[in-house]
Amino acid sequence: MQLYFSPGACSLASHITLREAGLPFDLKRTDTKTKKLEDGGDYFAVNSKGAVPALRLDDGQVLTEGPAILQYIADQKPDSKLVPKAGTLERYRVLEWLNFITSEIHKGFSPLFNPAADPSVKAYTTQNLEKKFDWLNKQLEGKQYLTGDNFTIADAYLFVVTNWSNFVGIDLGRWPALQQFQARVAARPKVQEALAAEGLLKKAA
Ligand SMILES: N[C@@H](CCC(=O)N[C@@H](CS)C(=O)NCC(=O)O)C(=O)O
Repeated sequence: MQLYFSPGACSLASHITLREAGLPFDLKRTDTKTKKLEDGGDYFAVNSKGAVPALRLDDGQVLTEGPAILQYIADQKPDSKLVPKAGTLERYRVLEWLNFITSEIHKGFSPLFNPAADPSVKAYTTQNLEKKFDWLNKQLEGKQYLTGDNFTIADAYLFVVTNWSNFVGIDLGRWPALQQFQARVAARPKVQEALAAEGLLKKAA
């Protein structure tokens, strides 16, 4: 499999999941602004939507949309318990989280990364995210991960998108359970491997 990614983007959740599942894969770095691949190739030819992640399967087909890719990867390795079995209520709980993260948090950040967004839009966007973080913090109190003690694809996704707070001036210190969750996920060896592979770990002085 080949994962088309951009460092630190939402594709990092798929990258983490591939490593947590222990599956073989290659990384294909993509510039989401120019839509060019590292070898100069046209990323639109891979994903006509132009967004990462995209996953090229071993038979050559390309799967897009993060939540679909996350489930596909996790389902290749059921023993990894990265997603509960299809048809169980536990699976729908993870889907419930994926949908919340993708629509309320992931896309909730978008105006903050848009240089054309008016300051009033950015202020509204920040307030809206802060309300979601208040709620998320309550959900995470007393828990290791979103659905309990077991790390799932929803945790990989939440980790990646809430990590963007560091780049838009939102201090997660206001939400201790969320901040502890971030630290817990960041400490996972496979997460560290993924961060290092994307060049996201600060080098020791
Ligand atoms: N609906 C897509 C959205 C993916 C997305 O927003 N990707 C961002 C990076 S986090 C991107 O590639 N943005 C550049 C663009 O859409 O042109 C998914 O869930 O996979």
